[in-house]
Amino acid sequence: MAIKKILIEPDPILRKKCQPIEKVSQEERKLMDDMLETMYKAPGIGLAAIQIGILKRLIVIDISKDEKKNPLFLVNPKITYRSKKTSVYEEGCLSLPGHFAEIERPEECHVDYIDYDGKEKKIEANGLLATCIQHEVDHLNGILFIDYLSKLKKDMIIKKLVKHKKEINKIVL
Ligand code: K1U
Ligand code: ZN
Repeated sequence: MAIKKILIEPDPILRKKCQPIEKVSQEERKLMDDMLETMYKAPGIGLAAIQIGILKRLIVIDISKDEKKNPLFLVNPKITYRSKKTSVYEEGCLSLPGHFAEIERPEECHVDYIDYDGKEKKIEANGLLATCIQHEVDHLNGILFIDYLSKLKKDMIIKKLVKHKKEINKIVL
């Protein structure tokens, strides 16, 4: 397994639309393993392949709080139902380090997906899991949570991230 570099906004790759996976092969399983390890190391509760520069419709999630890991691998996730009732969570994003915002989304969603073993599955999610799935599916469509904020707040965050990336580059060079 390998830890991958997570792309930070602004990065044009993060704004691309990801393509469906035709078949879950050994290559995809290795990618899912690397994504999970990268997510745990970050640390985070979700990661989309696009965040490590791979434009495939693939996400990993683990919202378990204790030591016992409970990873969820979703290939080609498709949200088939969104509740009218909404909830608000303070969201973070590994591609927007240090920035958090309260985002309103449907409280419950149903998702069709293919699992790690290539089997078709369905999940009915609510609470944090539903929020996390919607956040990750947004990534697959080139959407970040800052897109739901006012232009002023979004521009302020992007400006800070540009500065942050310049500082990082100075350290690396
Ligand atoms: O997609 C990502 O960038 C990961 C993101 C997922 C997410 C968090 C909160 C609401 C919706 C989606 C994160 O994991 S940010 C980090 C984070 O939330 C966290 C980190 C350590 C412990 C607990 C949570
Ligand atoms: Zn994110």
